[in-house]
Amino acid sequence: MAEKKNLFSGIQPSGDFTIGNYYGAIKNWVKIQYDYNCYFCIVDLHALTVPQDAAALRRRTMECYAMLIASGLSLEETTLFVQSHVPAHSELMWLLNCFTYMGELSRMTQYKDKSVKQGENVRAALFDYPVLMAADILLYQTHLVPVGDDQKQHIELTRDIATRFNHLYSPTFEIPEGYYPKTGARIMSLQEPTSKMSKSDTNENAFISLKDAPDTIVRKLKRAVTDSEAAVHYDEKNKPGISNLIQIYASACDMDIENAQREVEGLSYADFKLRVAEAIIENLKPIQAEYARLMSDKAVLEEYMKVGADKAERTAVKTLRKVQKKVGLVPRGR
Ligand code: ATP
Ligand code: LTN
Repeated sequence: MAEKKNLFSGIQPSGDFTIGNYYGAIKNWVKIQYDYNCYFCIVDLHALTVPQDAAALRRRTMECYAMLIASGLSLEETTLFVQSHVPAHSELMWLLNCFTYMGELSRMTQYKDKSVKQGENVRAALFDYPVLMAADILLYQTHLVPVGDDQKQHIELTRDIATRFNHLYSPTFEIPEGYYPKTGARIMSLQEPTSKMSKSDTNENAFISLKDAPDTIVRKLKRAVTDSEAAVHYDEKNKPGISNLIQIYASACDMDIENAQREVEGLSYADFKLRVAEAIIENLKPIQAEYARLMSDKAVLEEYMKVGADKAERTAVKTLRKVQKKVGLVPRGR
């Protein structure tokens, strides 16, 4: 049997996971976990590129880790770990910084978008964010990186850095490819349906968290922005709110948009919203039960994290040592 390809993806503990993260990424990870040699990483160091409350970041890192397991990622099949637990990520990042150009980083659109929101004091780490991401990916000789379209530019940069290094020295890194699942839904904000649902949104009504109780989900859907036409049909341009709810319904029921629309057309907006809420609640019920079970024993969760970090580190260190040697660092004696 051919060896499985390596796959890496990361997710920031910058807020509670939303149904956008779930339908757009996590659900797909669960599906593909048996087909590849998968590494899934809670990227806590990336979350620090914008201000974070220390206690909240600590709590959310534990919660996000538990939520990935509760969503169906297997600890046996995948390597599930926290970025800061494997120091090789920061170490390789420094070395890659020595092979990355300012011009390349200043072209990144995510940096331009995120830095505007930070006002006067933009952290240097926000500018350097893509180099840490490149280190994440390259440490594991990754073939495939499942991410949303918004990360395409970062994947291209990773490929450029890896190719440059391989040419300057000798083949060291696998050149990774972005993996953009066609079925991956893009879920929009419930309050501003023309922008993406985001876990770090300051308006709690804009997203549905995987932790939300059924009555909260119903309430948030009731408040979801729609239009005055009172007809449930898919039209992204003129009816972004309703189209987003149809998309959510389709994702929750594992249907395509056409079939989802057929099921709900003719309903009043109020009934339609209730139907969407019920479908989400049904999806989240088993996940929330498993999440509660996992969170009831932090010591076990910490043990899982340690096993994941040890497993990741064994691979990561091999790549890091090669790079250190090639660039001319003297090995530390044993
Ligand atoms: P933040 O608010 O901190 O920017 P985010 O909610 O946008 O976070 P990320 O951590 O940037 O999420 O992304 C994690 C994964 O979830 C990525 O693969 C991304 O493509 C996916 N994702 C995030 N938001 C959505 C969404 N609204 N719809 C579909 N997929 C999403
Ligand atoms: N930048 C990504 C998160 C991320 C990532 C990674 C994704 C950090 N490191 C490595 C894939 C591979 C995001 O914001 N979605």
